[in-house]
Amino acid sequence: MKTYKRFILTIVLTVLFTAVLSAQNPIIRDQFTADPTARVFNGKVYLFPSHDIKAPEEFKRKDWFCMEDYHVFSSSDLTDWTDHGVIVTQKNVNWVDPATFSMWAPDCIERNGKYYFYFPANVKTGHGRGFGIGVAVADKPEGPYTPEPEPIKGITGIDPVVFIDKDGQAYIYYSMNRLFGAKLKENMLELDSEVKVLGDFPTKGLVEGPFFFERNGIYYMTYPHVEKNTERLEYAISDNPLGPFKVTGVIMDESESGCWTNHHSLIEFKNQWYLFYHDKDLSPNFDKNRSARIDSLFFNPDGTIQKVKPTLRGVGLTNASKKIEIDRYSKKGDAGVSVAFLDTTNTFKGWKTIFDKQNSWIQYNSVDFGKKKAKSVSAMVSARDGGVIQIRLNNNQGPVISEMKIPAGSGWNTVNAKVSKSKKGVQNLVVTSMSNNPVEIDWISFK
Ligand code: FUB
Repeated sequence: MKTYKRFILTIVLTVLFTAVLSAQNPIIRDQFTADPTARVFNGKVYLFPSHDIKAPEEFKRKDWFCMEDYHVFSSSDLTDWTDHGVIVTQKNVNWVDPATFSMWAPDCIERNGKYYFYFPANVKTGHGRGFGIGVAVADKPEGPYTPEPEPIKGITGIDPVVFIDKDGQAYIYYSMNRLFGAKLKENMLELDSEVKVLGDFPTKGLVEGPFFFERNGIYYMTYPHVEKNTERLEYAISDNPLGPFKVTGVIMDESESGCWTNHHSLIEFKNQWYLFYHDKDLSPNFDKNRSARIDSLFFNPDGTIQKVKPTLRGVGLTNASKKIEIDRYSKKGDAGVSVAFLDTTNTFKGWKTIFDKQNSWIQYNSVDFGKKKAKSVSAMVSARDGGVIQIRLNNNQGPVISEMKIPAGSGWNTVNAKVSKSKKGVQNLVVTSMSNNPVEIDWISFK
């Protein structure tokens, strides 16, 4: 009976705390998600970000990072993300000082069927000093996770990243104004060597956020580094997990938004490499409330990494019958088209596209029409003086598949139109305004 009750409770909790989110960049839109560490477990991508929140009354540093717990998210297509809810909170970790709201960038790794979640936080008096790194262990990536009673002995630092080499030796890397590395015991809970200060990296402007992986026998240490004003992503390579390393190149330039931090991770999923990183999309005026993004990443044949250009479109296919948010565009014309928040007092409501010139256009790539041709299209629009928009395939000179007349009126309205000459499969779309009247579009969707 007890087991049955627990089973029912688990189902109820899963339903309550599992939300399906569908997004481009940023990939999670109902909360802030910083420091995105992605891992592939059992054919799915799991995202372990840290969780920026607005500072509560009791946290006095209103200008600083404020983080009290971690969620885990999963996706099998990088487009639809499931939030599995909170896996670790500062309230339930014995050694964490909950007054500091300092649950910073985490990592997670699987060994022998167990999942080890590593997280930094400020320790309570009597449990070490400064930042410690703790471990919580689970049987499934979604949890439940049980935190170890003390942080890992011998480590003071932040931003852990854990790596298991082909010979089974595990390593932990972390930072504290420099990069550090050490071997981990097979239990994944204790150090198995002295901590080594990893030299060979910039001595100024590298304070945090390493990531580590191996590909084709090359060991890559990737890290944020402030060359000018804010963190850009760089990488170094080695033929040994603990170096020496050779600084090799830049993966992503400083963000145009001015977001000071850029924490990241890299994964290979279904034969494509991806860069997970963050920016301040949902909080343009405060860069301690960040959001996770993904873009594709490519290697050159010699193992060097091509620079990634951040995009709003992100990765993955968008189902044509879902709401296609064209404000997460792939390309746009030079004049007469812009993107703005739907509601500046609640940025979680998302964005809209504003056209205010004839022939202004925006392009949204990789829309999946599946095996059937679309027959009609709907759009959520607002146009005080009315307007006309055309939807084309391929590019802004491509064939027109629909023309929508938008009646004059105030507020948001759904408008429907016929689609002709539509195609099956994955298509790029271009939406063009045919009038000089201002027209705003929240989304479009096909049937
Ligand atoms: O999120 C808090 C800190 O900001 C992380 O630990 C760093 O990597 C930086 O992103």
